[in-house]
Amino acid sequence: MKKEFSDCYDLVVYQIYPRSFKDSNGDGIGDLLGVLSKLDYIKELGANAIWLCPVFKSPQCDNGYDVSDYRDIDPMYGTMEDFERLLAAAHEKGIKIIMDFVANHTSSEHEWFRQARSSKTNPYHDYYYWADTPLNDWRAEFGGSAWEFNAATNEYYLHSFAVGQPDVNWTNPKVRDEFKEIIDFWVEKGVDGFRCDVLDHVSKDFEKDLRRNGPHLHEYINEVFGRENLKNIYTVGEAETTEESILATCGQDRNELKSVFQFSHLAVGRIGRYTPAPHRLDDVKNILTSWQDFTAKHDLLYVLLTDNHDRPWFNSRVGNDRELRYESATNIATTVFLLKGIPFIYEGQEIGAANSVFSDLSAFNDVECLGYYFEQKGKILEDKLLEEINFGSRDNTRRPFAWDGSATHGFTTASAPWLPYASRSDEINLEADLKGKHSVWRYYRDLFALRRDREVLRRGEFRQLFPERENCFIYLRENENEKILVVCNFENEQTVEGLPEGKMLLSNLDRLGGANGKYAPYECAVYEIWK
Ligand code: TEU
Ligand code: CA
Repeated sequence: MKKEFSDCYDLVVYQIYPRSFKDSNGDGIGDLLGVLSKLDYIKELGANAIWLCPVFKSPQCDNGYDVSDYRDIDPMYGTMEDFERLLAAAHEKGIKIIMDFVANHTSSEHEWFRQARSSKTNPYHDYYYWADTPLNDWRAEFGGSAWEFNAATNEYYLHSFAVGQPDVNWTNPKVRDEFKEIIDFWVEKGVDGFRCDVLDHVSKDFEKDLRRNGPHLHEYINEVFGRENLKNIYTVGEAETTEESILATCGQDRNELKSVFQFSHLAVGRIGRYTPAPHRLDDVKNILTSWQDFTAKHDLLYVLLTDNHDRPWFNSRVGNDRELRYESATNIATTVFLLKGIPFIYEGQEIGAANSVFSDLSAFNDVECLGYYFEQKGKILEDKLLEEINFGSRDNTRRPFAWDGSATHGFTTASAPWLPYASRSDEINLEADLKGKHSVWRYYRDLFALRRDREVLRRGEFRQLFPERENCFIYLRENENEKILVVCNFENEQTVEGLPEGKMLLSNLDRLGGANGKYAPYECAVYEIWK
């Protein structure tokens, strides 16, 4: 049976990092009622779904990716009633809610782990991975060994991420049942989808030294997500993204997930996390094109994104976030969000947010970048180390949303938010953006409106034109009735010739004349082609 993705193609997902979106009660931390107060904002922008990063009860050692109760809301974010109000209000406005599902690890404060660590005979002991001595030399993603000693049982437990995030033992069928029940709890509440955190980690193979993508991965995903009651639930996995794994998880013949994030193009412009690398937008284009072709060939649902809470701003790295910030931000939006797939826009992207520069370590919070900092301290010059974390810290995209140019940026009434505002928030905020002759926000709104109006931009096929031409991306979206041409010129001015002409639908620099002709740096335009 062919999978029905048709509804998925109408989605435009707005990702929210709840602590940094909008504070409703003046404690300096964003919360659920803050999100509720901005539903109209999200709707006006043109999104019709929200992915909420984890709001479950959590000690917050990794900002909620360490869950201590999957069936409760963290008091910092509000109550279950607040959540229900948000869900109902969102649905009333036609906005779906996608929850973050964190199942590779729990918090070390989760009741399962409290029990598990107490004795070897406790019924929950088997919910986690234990060993008398570390089974291998795996490093935790956030620094140090991945094995932590537990005195009560005289054993080590595995944590792929922070010490406070013990990995759950998915080989135990009880664990899988627990997660099914947790999913059903939220489905019964009415949520519309799940974004599955590091899902490929749930199957490991210690013998083969596999930290992820172990031999039972697909069996587990199928068991948990292939169930009948989840047929209409949208799922997107954070998992390995080789062609082979994506086919194995989302292929037409697989009963696992609807989609998986593809991150390859986000590696452009860097070596590892903290070192910039030479790059051109053509590199991004080539990766995107090959994935458009691959997903078309196998009838897979593709996810379109450039930003999320785990990466510094894409526009700061591969675009121009200084004198051509507007041009570059809107060009990237056009390059990516008119392709075939589901757009995922991350809070702040719609105002052209940019990386920060801080010279004091106290401006950082991210467990990952702090782990890196303390591992490198003394080995690298302090200035160089700060430069690296300014470039690579996940804090860049986690800073409070700047709604206006006031001292507290319309985010909170507290004098200080939980994490300092981005260092350029006086210049880059929603109010300032909307005042300008050109506005990144209005461009995004118009772009999403165009996607909504034109069936062909959602379901039509992708075809690249002039693939050999450098410093620009030219493509068509077409079906039997419609044909749309997208022209994105990249870094340098150039003249483009040989394109079909048509009626202009969208342009970031008030383009005069047709599709052919001279394009300014980062100028882009979209045309309806007469057939
Ligand atoms: O991220 C997992 C992931 O693969 C990375 O992007 C991660 O940020 C880390 O840098 C690996 O080097 C997910 C969440 O999105 C992230 O916020 C969590 O910290 C992580 O899982 C653990 O739950
Ligand atoms: Ca708050």
